[in-house]
Amino acid sequence: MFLWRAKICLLLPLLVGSTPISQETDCSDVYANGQTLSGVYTIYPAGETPVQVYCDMGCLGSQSEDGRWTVFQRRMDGSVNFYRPWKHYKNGFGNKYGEYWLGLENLYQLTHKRKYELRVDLEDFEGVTVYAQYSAFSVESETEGYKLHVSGFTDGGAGDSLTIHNGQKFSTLDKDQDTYADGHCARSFLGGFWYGACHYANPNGIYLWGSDGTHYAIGNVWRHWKGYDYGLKSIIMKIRPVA
Ligand SMILES: [Ca+2]
Repeated sequence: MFLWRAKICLLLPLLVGSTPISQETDCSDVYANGQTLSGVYTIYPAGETPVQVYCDMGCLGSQSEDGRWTVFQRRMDGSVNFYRPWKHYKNGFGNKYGEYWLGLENLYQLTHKRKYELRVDLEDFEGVTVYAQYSAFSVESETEGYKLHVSGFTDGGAGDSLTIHNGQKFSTLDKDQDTYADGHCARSFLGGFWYGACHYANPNGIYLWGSDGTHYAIGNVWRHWKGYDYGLKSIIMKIRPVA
């Protein structure tokens, strides 16, 4: 199956004509310029500063359909520590070939220029994959606390654990912007996220390697699929422009 898919993917570049876009804002521009294989590319979300990012270009027969996705968050093996301060979540961290967070400032720069949709891919340790898709996704500026706007849920088996986070500011271990007056969600649940009071999803929580109920809801969990005690094998959050 994998080899078959790889062959299809390798043929695709030959089929794509391109009118080069001089400065590629996101992975859809990279794709439009004829780079149709998934991998790490350089984009310019803010116009000047180059940023490396993993582009999920999909391929025929894949769940991603036509790809063109800009991946802004990826967990896959627990190799990167995601319990980090504000500055890291603002500017991004990790390894673009593995686990990383693209950065809130990049998300703001991208999503205030174009309209984006969001897809969240989830996988458990039995190899089962599901997704949640949202037809609108944007992040406000740092002045507004990088407030999240997400809506238009479509269920790919994951259930909707994100809409409840709509309208929340981003919080980290050193910046409490959640709506839980008596607590600090980022510290209680060991991640950085658009916490309310506190979460249905904790993609940047501790990598748990499956089921572990020792500590409540601290893992990289998605409540409406596997509950609060199951840390997923992989979580990928990715965006692409909508017409
Ligand atoms: Ca609080």
